[in-house]
Amino acid sequence: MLLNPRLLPRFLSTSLSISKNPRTTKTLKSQLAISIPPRPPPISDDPQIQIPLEKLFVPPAVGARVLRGSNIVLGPYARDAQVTAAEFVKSSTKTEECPADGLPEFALVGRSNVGKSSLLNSIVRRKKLALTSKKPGKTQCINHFRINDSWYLVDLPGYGYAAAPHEVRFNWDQFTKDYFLNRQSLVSVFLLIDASIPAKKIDLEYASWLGQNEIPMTLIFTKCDKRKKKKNGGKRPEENVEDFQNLIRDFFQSAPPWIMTSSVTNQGRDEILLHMAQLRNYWLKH
Ligand SMILES: Nc1nc2c(ncn2[C@@H]2O[C@H](COP(=O)(O)OP(=O)(O)OP(=O)(O)O)[C@@H](O)[C@H]2O)c(=O)[nH]1
Ligand SMILES: [Mg+2]
Repeated sequence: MLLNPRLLPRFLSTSLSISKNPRTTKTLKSQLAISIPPRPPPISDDPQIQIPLEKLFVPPAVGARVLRGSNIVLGPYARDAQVTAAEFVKSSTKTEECPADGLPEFALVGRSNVGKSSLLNSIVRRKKLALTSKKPGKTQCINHFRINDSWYLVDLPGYGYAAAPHEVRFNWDQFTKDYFLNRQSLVSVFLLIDASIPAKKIDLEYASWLGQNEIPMTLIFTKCDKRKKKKNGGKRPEENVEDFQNLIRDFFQSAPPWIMTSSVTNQGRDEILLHMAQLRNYWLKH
């Protein structure tokens, strides 16, 4: 760690400072019956965390406001948040094949069908820039979209698609995890969680994996427009969001940044853009 996590501002320090307390981890593990994966071996001789940690947080401003439907504090770096241009650049299946221009990027990851491609389209205000489908498993590569010629949104394949052949799932898992560990220009991962259904074990495992590997993360709760309790496991999105946070609480010293969204109503779109803008501007400056 390059920084003392206690010195980090609360709203972002969380993504960098997972609890390493073995007791806490063990208790949580037994409570949730989830397997916390061991830290993977280094993929190369380089350190796994390529981005200096001081680039990954934004100091909160005096009198800053908290963005609606989130715990994200708006600070002085939240400029140039509008999207004026968006274009598909390339699909890659290896980290080395990704664009080499060093522009800052944000990766959207989450279970298959959680709404990654739909969220990307909502953010850029285009219906079909990223391909979406009712059928899980639509996105199969690392897809780079350049925004305003100055940063990237990255659409990734979903995890947990049971119908995909084992080798395909294993391969996706390998290349997306390699990308997280080795992509130097990755400012933050946006982990999408479906807020219309109760928490899934695989999402908790993914949050844990990102935390253990000190990969900066924001939780994006999707499908917050789906409000029919009966149809969706008995709880409203707000309740599922709260439950998820309670389940991951012990993984982190304090709550990771989170935000509620819908690609149908565009809830959270402007707020995500502000969040990305301040992360990006701070990252560029330091
Ligand atoms: N009601 C509702 N439906 C959504 C929302 N976001 C996505 N969907 C629907 O969920 C389905 C999957 O959306 P995608 O955006 O393709 O999901 P994905 O995560 O990219 O899926 P993969 O590429 O297969 O991993 C589609 O039928 C979308 O219309 C949302 O915010 N609200
Ligand atoms: Mg997709």
